[in-house]
Amino acid sequence: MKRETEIHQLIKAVVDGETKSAVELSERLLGSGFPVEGLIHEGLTAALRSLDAKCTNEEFNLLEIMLAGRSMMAVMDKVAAKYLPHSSTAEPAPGRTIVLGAIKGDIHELGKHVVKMLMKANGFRVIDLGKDVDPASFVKAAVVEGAGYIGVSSLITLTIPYIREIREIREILYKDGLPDIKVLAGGAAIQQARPDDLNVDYIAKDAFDAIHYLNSVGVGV
Ligand code: B12
Repeated sequence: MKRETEIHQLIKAVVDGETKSAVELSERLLGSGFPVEGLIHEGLTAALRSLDAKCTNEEFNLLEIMLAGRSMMAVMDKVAAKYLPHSSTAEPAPGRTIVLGAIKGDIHELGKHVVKMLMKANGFRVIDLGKDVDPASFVKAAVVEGAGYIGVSSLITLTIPYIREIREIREILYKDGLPDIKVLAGGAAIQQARPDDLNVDYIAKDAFDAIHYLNSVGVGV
């Protein structure tokens, strides 16, 4: 069967919340050499984003989106995980810790879950603060955990001001001689922004781009 058809079937299975067939199709694709990056972008992410129109302030089909999200998570955990790199680092070096969370006002977690899996696969210790996280909590957790990075997810445009606050809070703490903590942002709401607009060090277009960024600043694998 042609790859395009298989991807199309996978998208449909995820959108329909057909977890069993989404898992089987993904096994088949990855087993035949299709890259895991392609599966995540062209299959899973595309499936969820196709529900865009069903998730607005006016129209909100919660059940359908939740079922699709559950199928996507199942594919990530049961299939994609086996094809991600296996970190050889039992105990990540200091600085190779990232504090991750969805910013205050945002409850979207699927993309953050993908980021978390990829970071772990690349030898990072990930402290996941969950969703709807206050800007100060990111900074406090990073300091307590000795993290080199804060990763903030934002899919809701209204949450952008809270992202800016992270560095402002960090800069207040900085004055006490605390170490540098880079802020990395990702998510649909901020793709048109520039790092300066958000007061962050980098805006990742997806989870793989985040790993490339970390490699470029010298802490990836
Ligand atoms: C699924 C979904 C939901 C689910 C979330 C389930 C869950 N457990 O996460 C549910 C149903 C709960 C939901 C709720 C709402 N949603 Co919604 N949702 C979506 C939808 C359809 C898909 C998002 C998704 O999961 N994509 C798949 C993942 C894999 O992709 P991703 O998130 O982009 O993540 C990738 C990258 O962006 C990046 N990334 C993401 N985070 C991070 C973080 C870091 C550090 C890094 C490096 C990278 C990174 O890496 C990921 C993997 O490559 C989007 C549509 C869209 N176009 O995105 C709307 C969307 C985000 N939702 C929207 C809205 C309006 C809502 C609601 C307000 C609706 C309502 N009427 O109540 C609520 C409440 C939101 C709130 N307060 O947070 C709007 C936001 C509009 C805006 N710009 O402000 C969107 C854009 C839909 C639309 N067209 O209007 N939603």
